[in-house]
Amino acid sequence: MPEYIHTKITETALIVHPVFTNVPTLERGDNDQAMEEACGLAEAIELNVCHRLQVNINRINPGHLFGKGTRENIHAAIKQYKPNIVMINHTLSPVQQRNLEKQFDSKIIDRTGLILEIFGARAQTKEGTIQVELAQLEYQKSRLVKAWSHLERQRGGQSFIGGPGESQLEIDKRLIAGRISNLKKELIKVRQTRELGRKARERVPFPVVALVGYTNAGKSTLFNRLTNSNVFAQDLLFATLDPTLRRMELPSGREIILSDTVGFISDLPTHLIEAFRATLDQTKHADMILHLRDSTQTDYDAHKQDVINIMHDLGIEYESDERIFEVINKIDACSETRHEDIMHGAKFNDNIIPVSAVTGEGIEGLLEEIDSFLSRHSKSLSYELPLSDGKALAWLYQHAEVIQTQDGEDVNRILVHIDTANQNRFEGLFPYAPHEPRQDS
Ligand SMILES: Nc1nc2c(ncn2[C@@H]2O[C@H](COP(=O)(O)OP(=O)(O)OP(=O)(O)O)[C@@H](O)[C@H]2O)c(=O)[nH]1
Ligand SMILES: [Mg+2]
Repeated sequence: MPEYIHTKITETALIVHPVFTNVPTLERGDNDQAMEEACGLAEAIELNVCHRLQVNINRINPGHLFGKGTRENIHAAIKQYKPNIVMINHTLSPVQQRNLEKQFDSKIIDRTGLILEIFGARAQTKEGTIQVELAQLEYQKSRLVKAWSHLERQRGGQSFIGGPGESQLEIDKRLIAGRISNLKKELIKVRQTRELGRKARERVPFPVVALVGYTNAGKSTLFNRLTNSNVFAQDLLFATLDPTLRRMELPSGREIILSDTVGFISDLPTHLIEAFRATLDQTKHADMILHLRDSTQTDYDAHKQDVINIMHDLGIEYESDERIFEVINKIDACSETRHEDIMHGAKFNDNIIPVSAVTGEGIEGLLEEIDSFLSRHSKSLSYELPLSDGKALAWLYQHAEVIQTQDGEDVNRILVHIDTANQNRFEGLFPYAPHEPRQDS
């Protein structure tokens, strides 16, 4: 278990969640749930929430986000609860952040900054670490903020929040730019190595099934159940950062590679999407995408929209992409009405699969659906292989369904049922093109 789970919590945070009163209630989402999520984000980096404050904003004050009266309320709460840091569950402009810090004489972090901190604490791989640091530096470039020793200590002086005072930060801008350019170069190198690794994996001839979804939806829990693994799964936002791939066998005997990856969140900082594009892009090439949804969330539909938006940014069109299936998770714990709705919906739509990753309910159906989708996307092809190429023949026997073989003088004509992923892999590995392709009815 990562060490941050055991670190003693010593720092406290006041969470301020702004409610924009001129936004129609329907579009606002559930404020209690948004507040819960904000606290979850703070707890994800070991901050102890000492007080939650929901404030209304009628009109955005450009210099401070909040109007004067609201700022006084927040200030009063700061004096009463004496938090080490104030988290504003919204994006602050650098000016707003600076002004609020001045007025409150307190450290302030906005939603983006906090998410970047969490990612910084979670990054494990070389590529992940560089991606996060890049995103943090891009964010920091425009910001002059107070030192925040907590994270600096925890992360061995790497925190982007900690560090020099204002005037020095000005000087450091040049250094930051230099660091960014170095990191970019390093990232290219690391990615080249990974590309090589990916090419090697592509030769592993299994279709890839990718798990995506809002953070905390249960992706890792499901991944562990399906693959008998022990990936870190926890009631913790952004428990997973780096992608994990594992091979598994479906009931039919078909083998696939399942991938678990970083979760999404509303207002995922653009810096992070950019930085993680290469990682997230892997989803784009998956043979099948399972969108895991948390049925216990009140903001269930809003979260789906967030996922749709982020996928769109990645170039995946949710509504028209037939690789996407909705796996509705935690049906052991959702409300009765929600449960009924889901079961009803699933009856009429094969692309909706209710499951519980914890109790195992619905998992069998899910596996069948994966199997059936992958086989639907198979077609019958015939290849002519020289009799001498026993390797190619063996490969087809292992990875496709061999329907018929016909030995000729010096070629072996073989008819197989094969999915697109395997077809591509086969044709990448061996120098044969199919004859008489015919689509399966
Ligand atoms: N009741 C219930 N809880 C579940 C289920 N699946 C997952 N959970 C819980 O939900 C929490 C989050 O699970 P994870 O598997 O870490 O979620 P994740 O989607 O991987 O989250 P990130 O990696 O943070 O994006 C954990 O506390 C799980 O025990 C389920 O089917 N039912
Ligand atoms: Mg996870």
